[in-house]
Amino acid sequence: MTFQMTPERGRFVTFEGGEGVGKSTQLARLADHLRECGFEVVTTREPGGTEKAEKLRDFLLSGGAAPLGPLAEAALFSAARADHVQALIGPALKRGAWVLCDRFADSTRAYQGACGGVDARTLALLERAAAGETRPDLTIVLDLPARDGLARAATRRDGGETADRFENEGLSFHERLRQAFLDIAESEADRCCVIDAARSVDDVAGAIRAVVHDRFLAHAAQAAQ
Ligand code: Z5A
Repeated sequence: MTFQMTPERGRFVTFEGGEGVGKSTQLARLADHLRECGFEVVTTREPGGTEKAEKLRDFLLSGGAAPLGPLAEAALFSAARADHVQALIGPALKRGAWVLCDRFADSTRAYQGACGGVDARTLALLERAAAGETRPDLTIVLDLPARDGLARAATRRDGGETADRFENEGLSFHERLRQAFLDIAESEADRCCVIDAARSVDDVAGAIRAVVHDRFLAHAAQAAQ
């Protein structure tokens, strides 16, 4: 089925959660589905998404900024976000595309805030400076026990990837992280939707599709009839 939607502004959907919960897998599945529905879809990630932000990603994930502490890391993630929003996300939304982003500002709140101790007010100022009015319309929080996510990430590394700065943190860090994402979802329930990621890839993809249709496409389908 293809949908007619007035492309005043596209839709901005972010995927959040701990390590190995399946964000990249599910983002790709939703992108395929939306393209089949006839939409322009831009897929991207944080940190990264533009040439300059990808350079900051290499520095951050190699642990280069870790000795400077969580506040400096938050500032650098935000600097990458500012370029990403200005050069890629903003223009795509403006022309009516769907933007699917693997992590966004909630990751700064969870990693550098809840787990790194940077206070919420400082993070809110950084978020505002980096993203301005660009906020996700929907955030999918994939939820999985930390131990299971780390095991999945380790399986993927068997394919040759190395662990990054945060994957090397201990289990208790990852458990706090899981709770931090659940807390964000609870405090912004209109924007966030928690999905049980312990199920099969197909089942999780189906649950995400159902949320997206319910929130955005049910109206468009009715209008097109
Ligand atoms: N970070 C931060 O600190 N502050 C910030 O502001 C931002 C980010 C924006 C980015 O790393 C790091 O930056 C991240 C937070 C920090 N911390 N780390 N590490 P990244 O983007 O390289 O990594 P990630 O975001 O943590 O994602 P990931 O580890 O790549 O996992 P994922 O995308 O959630 O999962 P996946 O790659 O789709 O799946 C993992 C494996 O599980 C893979 O082999 C799949 O085939 C498998 N999989 C997926 N789904 C399933 C199901 N349902 N069942 C079984 N197996 C599955």
